[in-house]
Amino acid sequence: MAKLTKEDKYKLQNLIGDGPKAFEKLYSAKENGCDAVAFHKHCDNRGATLTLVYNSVGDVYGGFTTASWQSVTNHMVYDTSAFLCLLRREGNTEAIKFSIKLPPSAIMLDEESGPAFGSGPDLQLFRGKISPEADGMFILNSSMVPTSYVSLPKSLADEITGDASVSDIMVYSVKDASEQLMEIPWRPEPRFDKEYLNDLMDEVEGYWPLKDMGVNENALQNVNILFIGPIGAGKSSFLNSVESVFRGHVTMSASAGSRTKSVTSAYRQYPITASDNRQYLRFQLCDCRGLDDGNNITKDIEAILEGHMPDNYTFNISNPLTSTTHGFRKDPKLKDKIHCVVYVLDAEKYSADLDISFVTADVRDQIKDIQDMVDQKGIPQLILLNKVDNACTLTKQNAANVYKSEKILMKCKDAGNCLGLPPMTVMPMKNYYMEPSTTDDISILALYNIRQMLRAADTFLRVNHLDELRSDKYESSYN
Ligand SMILES: Nc1nc2c(ncn2[C@@H]2O[C@H](COP(=O)(O)OP(=O)(O)O)[C@@H](O)[C@H]2O)c(=O)[nH]1
Ligand SMILES: [Mg+2]
Repeated sequence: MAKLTKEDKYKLQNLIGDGPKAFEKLYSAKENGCDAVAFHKHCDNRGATLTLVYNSVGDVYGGFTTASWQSVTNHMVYDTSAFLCLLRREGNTEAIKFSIKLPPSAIMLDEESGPAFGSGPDLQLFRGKISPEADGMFILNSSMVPTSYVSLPKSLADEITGDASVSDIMVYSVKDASEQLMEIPWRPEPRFDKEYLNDLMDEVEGYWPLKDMGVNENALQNVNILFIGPIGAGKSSFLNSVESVFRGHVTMSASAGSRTKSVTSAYRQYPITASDNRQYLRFQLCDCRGLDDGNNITKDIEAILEGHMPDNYTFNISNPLTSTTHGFRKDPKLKDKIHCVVYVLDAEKYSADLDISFVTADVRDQIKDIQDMVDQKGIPQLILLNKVDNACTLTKQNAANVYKSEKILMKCKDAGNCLGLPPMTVMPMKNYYMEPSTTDDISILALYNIRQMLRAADTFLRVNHLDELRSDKYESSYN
């Protein structure tokens, strides 16, 4: 059986384009028989494929199509991505690509034919069945009449130096390599099982600020996590996801939607009730107006960070909150301030290939100003990368695949780069947005991400407020 070398793969990836590819052998004439029936049995309905022929003088040539092979009678199929190629030739390392000229006749489907490209046919390898010669070679009854593929200036037929005698014909399925799951997750945690879910639930429900540092349970009522991001990135949806975990069913407390104007026009601090409905958890999720072009709310965000903005305050773009605004909290306590900032981005918005960013240039500038402010105050910053289901079909099928998806790993790195934060600060997330009821996988993601935020908030408190929170003299936030 003929083998694809590393160099072959590299050349083929370049010819096909659009990132790394995985080649999986579907058919070999030597192993399965040089027979149209055997070819169709192994290759029909498999999506994109690459066919390669190995001839007696060392030429390796063939064709690529994204259309599936099928057992029908004489039917032409449209494909703009199809091409023929001469991959190797004795003493020549450059691959030659013959692009499609007439996409409507890219490949020809026929149950009595092996792989066939173009209406010439430009490259039809064999019809019916061909038995091997004594030396194992197949003498093909090929047809090569350049018609549907470009000849530049020579056609594939002109380039091939050997006769019709070939050692093998291989067909590979071609898949996007980044759509394959990694064997070892790129982050060791979380695990996606019931036990892990229960542990996370206990830890988040049992949390109080700096518990691990021996700080008294009543020293600080709660930490505050502020969510900042462009309109529609899924801030409200994440808050709803977290609330849903503790309610045990999907809820919509924070209004979410895809209207272009921010649905969230008021500043809201959401406390979360424990699953037994008895007490509030010791953190609040703070939802603010979404960022959009031309509406800078950086000043208001500063007021939020410092604890001056009251719950339910309606943003007024032309008049930021000042000390004279009604409701302005003049003497904010530690429990009113922000202890962790989470930038919320939409994974779907980004495309490295099309050079589309997660945010517009204007929103990027606004976030930069906000980041400077947050940096100065030493508040930890994380990124919540929402809608990862739209960025990776395997994660869409099963949220537990998120940490095994190379595509999502790349997105997380890109999201970190976009805001100048390290990749470990990026938390991929799929929200409850169309699920009728809660599922363990999404709940694990929500809780795991919340725990990251609580740990970040604790780090901030440890560095800046530990002595004061430990001190007996500390005026409890409950007063
Ligand atoms: N596919 C998908 N859609 C989501 C996800 N999270 C939110 N959405 C959708 O994104 C849209 C905007 O969400 P929303 O929470 O209102 O964004 P906000 O403006 O940042 O508060 C809504 O239509 C949601 O249903 C997610 O994880 N996956
Ligand atoms: Mg919202």
